[in-house]
Amino acid sequence: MLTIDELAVVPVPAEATPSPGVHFTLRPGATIRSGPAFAGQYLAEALRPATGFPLPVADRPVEHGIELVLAEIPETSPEAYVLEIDERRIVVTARAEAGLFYGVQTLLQLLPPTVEARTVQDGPWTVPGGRIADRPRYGYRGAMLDVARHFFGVEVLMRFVDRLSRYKMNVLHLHLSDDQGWRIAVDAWPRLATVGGATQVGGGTGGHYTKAQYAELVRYAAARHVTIVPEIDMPGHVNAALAAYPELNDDGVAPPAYTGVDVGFSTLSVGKDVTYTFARQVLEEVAALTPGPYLHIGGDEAQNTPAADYLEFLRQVQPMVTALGKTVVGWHQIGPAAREPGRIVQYWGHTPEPDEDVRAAIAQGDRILLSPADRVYLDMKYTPQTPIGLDWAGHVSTHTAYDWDPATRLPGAPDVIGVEAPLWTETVATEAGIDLLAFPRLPAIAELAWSPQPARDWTGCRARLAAHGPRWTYQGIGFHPDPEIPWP
Ligand code: TNX
Repeated sequence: MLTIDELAVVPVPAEATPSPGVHFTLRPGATIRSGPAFAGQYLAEALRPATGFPLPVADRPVEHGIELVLAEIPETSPEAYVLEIDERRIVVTARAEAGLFYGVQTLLQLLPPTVEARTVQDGPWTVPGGRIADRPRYGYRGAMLDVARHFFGVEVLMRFVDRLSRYKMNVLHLHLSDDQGWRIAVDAWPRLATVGGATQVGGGTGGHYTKAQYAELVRYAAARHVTIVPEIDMPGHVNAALAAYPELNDDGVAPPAYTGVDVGFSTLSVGKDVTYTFARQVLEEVAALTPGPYLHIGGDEAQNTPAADYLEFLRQVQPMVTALGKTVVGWHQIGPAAREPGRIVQYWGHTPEPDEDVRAAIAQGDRILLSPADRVYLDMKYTPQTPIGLDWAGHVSTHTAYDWDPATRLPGAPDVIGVEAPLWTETVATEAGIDLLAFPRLPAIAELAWSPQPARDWTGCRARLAAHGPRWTYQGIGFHPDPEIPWP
């Protein structure tokens, strides 16, 4: 029988202390103690299908079962937790609900993989005894999904949130607008969604989220401690908006819808007042849908916006975000533009040398979010044989995605807030495609962002990932059988 520190928990916990010879076995009469925290119901619902046990949830001490307790622990992070397992009980303790939720994720991974099945399986449901004390390395651990190049319905996004939160990721950035589609309803500019949202790469009908659908997604994610970061990409990547509203174009003429995969050809008309009315009203409505702290304004690849106009556009638009009580996030090309308080610059370079735009951001004291394309772009192929994906930043194996240290990627950047793995969808039209590109790289990147650097190494990580393969199969996730991982 394996001990608690030999078990395949991803991300690997900060500290694990086994109790040799001690085991807990979940029996049919077990109960769950939880206050109103969502984690209690979540745990019960996760365990009932495979165990077939009733597992009632109530706020009283248990004789035999699992307790989720909000209380002071030595760790100060609201995401930290302590998990203690003896013969009689499993106790998760945390200061905040996020910590309880993450303790529950760890516990689920300590149970046999059959716990993921949605039909009753044979036990025993045994967990090795011991104590885990765990906390995140970075507060921002995210993924991005490009819903503009191909549209994905809200149910797909909810399942993606499930996948992220199981690996203790806490941000889903949605790339809501691009040349090929505008995906969020805006009341003041209704044609953005109805006209701008009506197609996608390769043609087809595209789609958009109503405000009600989007709000439902935000709530679903929040319950799982995932913050949605909406991105409205400006002043480039805007053909869908230009097609919907002729007045946003320099010449007042709307271009046709675009269904190809080129970048860098479209721009808002930076000299016109209406452009700023548009930006302000769109940002206002998106901010109103966003309880989280961040609004992403894009800013990448504006090759068709003259440099001076680009800076002028950001000079006017960044303060709009601050005025809405939100923090500006932008791709690292915004580096040279005057900074807003607390601004976050998302680095997506793919060469060892940082480019001058991100150096400008570092010099200004911006906070940095790391998305180096040669490491964490989930749309890069794993190998030349990967059936979908791109390769402009190289091929990104799971090992490549995992084996680097965020603290040293950008020399002289003191304020790295975390790591985000973008999944652009020029070549990805289905949920199966998302899963293939995200697994196993996404869990590996989650470990990179959560676990302390000394606690992680590729040999250990690939063994842990291997043990998750059967779990993904039970969950219906078709993953890339990366040959560097010793799958069972
Ligand atoms: C670059 S990364 C882009 C996207 C593409 C992506 C494809 C970034 C900020 N811009 O427009 O979809 O490459 O990998």
